[in-house]
Amino acid sequence: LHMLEGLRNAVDEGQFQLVYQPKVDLRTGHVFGVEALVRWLHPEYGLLGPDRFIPLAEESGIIFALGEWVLQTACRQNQLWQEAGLSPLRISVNVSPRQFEEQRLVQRVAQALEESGLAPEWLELEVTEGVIMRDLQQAVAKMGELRAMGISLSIDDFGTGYSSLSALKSFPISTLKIDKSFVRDLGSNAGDEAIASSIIGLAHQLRLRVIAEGVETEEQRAFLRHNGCDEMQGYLFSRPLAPEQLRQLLLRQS
Ligand code: G
Ligand code: G
Ligand code: MN
Ligand code: NA
Repeated sequence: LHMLEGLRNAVDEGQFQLVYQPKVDLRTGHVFGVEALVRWLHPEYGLLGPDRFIPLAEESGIIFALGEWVLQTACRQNQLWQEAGLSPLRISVNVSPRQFEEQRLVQRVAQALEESGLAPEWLELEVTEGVIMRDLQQAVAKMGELRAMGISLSIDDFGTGYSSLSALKSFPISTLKIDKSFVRDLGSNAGDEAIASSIIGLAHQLRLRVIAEGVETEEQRAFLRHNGCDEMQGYLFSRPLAPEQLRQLLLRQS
């Protein structure tokens, strides 16, 4: 209950922060995008990760205000980087189940783009399979509306949910994201290697790009690259960074 009260005020009190984790092209090593990840700087408990409060935000409906703040902040930050002269990046924002199902999602996205001045091609939403499969027809229609606005969509945590392969081909998405649980033991677990390489093959057959998350070791990177994975994200390249740290990293690359 205490957490819930704190959460209710946290948006207004400015207690949320976004950190940004680079996404890297596996062939060139070039940073082409970032994933925005929310943190709560709690007045008593310190810095909390999303696992500590997103479920509560979902249950309580606070996710709508929080999600709107995340969208606005991510779009504005991306536009600021562009205005500061960095090469344009695509920013990915996580959308949780209730957020995705909300009637006003499309409107909220349009508004965040308009208010920030960010061109839609530089925004991506990450949704999980479970969200989509709850009401397939409606989800496909909503994804179509978002696509029509010019933003990109990706399926997060792919392989842990239960999207049918036949449904997958009707999603207007551009990328599949291999869940980090399959990445962890690449190089030592033949089962995970089979799953990862199958997802890569599936994505390419469907003309999608594929990214691996949670890449921590050189061995994992080598496996992914050898098996044709397009992109990676993980501590091996970089942890999630504050805006200024990310700007410094990008300046070093250009
Ligand atoms: O940042 P971390 O790696 O701890 O994120 C854990 C989980 O929280 C991930 O599954 C991620 O999708 C989710 N998450 C992170 N930021 C956001 C956000 O801004 N909105 C929503 N809905 N989920 C987020
Ligand atoms: O939205 P999603 O579940 O994909 O969020 C990514 C999560 O993975 C975030 O909590 C992020 O902090 C975490 N993460 C990012 N890179 C790594 C990594 O290399 N290893 C591990 N274990 N977690 C990572
Ligand atoms: Mn994600
Ligand atoms: Na994920």
